[in-house]
Amino acid sequence: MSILNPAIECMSREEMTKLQSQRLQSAVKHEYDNVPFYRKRMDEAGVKPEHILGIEDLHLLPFTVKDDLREGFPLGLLAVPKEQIVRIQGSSGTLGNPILVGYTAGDIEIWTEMVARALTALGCRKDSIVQVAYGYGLFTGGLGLHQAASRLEAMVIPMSSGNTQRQLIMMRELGTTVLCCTPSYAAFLGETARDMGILSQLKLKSGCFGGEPWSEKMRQNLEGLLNIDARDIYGLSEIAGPGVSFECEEKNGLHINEDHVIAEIIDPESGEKLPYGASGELVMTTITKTGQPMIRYRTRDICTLDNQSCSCGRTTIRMGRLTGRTDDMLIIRGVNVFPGQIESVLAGVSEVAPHYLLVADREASVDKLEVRVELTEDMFSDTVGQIQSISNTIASQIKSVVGIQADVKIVPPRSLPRSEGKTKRVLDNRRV
Ligand code: DLL
Repeated sequence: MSILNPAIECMSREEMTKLQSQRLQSAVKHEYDNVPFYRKRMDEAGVKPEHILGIEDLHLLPFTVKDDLREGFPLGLLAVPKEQIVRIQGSSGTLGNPILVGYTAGDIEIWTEMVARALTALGCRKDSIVQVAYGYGLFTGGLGLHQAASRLEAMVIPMSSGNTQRQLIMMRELGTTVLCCTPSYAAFLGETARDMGILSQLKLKSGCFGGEPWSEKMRQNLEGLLNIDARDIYGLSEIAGPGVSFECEEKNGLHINEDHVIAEIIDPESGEKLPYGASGELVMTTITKTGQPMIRYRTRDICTLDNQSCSCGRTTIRMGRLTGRTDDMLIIRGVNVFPGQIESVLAGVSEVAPHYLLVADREASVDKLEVRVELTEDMFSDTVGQIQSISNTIASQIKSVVGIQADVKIVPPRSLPRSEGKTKRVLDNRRV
């Protein structure tokens, strides 16, 4: 149980509802008074802060979507003066600009606590040695786990992702006990350790894995390979980063930090709220964040919510593993990739036709993205050298816009599948 404030995680439903209702009321007032975007949206919906008396009134509030953040780039949705923002984090947006999120000092505190609960649940304590192999930077994984492990006064090794062999040497020499990274990177680390013959010298006890979808089968593989207890952690930059929810020892759903966020499941088509147990789109409302709060943010993640009691003693509701998304976002080595971003790169290259297919694969636990692009008819007769140079140009532009290395494969004109309806731009061959 959390050493931070166990009482919060074990409140009765009545107490939690009361707390959430109070916090929602004041959050909505803060947002209406300070964010022109929310004021306009609420006015259009005919709802005023005084109409929101408790969580039963949540459905009256309008949704917020990723495009609202994109349109407000860089920081259009701030609810405090910029001077109060102490940190910027972010993730890729659907097109062009990243999604940026500003945190006040208080928001960082809250986020730290949310992740610290997740680490505490998996046994992280003062004497733990925590290797953070999530990327540091705008991505929330690195700093999110780092600040929480520091809060617990554990020893933190801020390795960031990559440099796999060095990563493993540090893990062995320093006796890392808690590994934090994406599940696919954990598998890659394990396989590389095995190849290096040092697997049995590692002292790992647990792993805090998230940022991308993974399965029970993958959990079993990781637990067997690394001899650890592997736990899931979920989050998204728009809401806080990692720590929105996390698994306890029961590994039966992810407990939501409900004193900071309210979760709903909606029918993605109608927007209607769905009951516990039904699968739909997860919608999140922040109730304690002040810098860049979110009202009914549509995560596009598909899952269920469960309000049954959990034998760990926590009373917070749990979300099931994500089963998909309502958009075509791919997560490649922890980086969110939208087909629209690739399309915008291709649109700037005159030699290619507007037809492409993104193929995601996983080889030796590493995600690969192949971008198949058709050349225009007249270009295709050109020399191999020219075609190679076009594909290099596209790959380097994808690297600079999206932040990932993709294999660009030029294919003959009219060879990619055509469709009369929605063209399928994504083929995800990974078995998570
Ligand atoms: O991925 C935050 C994070 C970092 C969570 C480290 C956990 C660990 P974004 O880059 O904004 O933030 O991407 C958010 O990633 O909407 C999901 O689609 C996906 N995602 C995050 N965690 C999980 C998970 C971080 N445990 C998007 N399982 C989310 C499945 C996940 N998908």
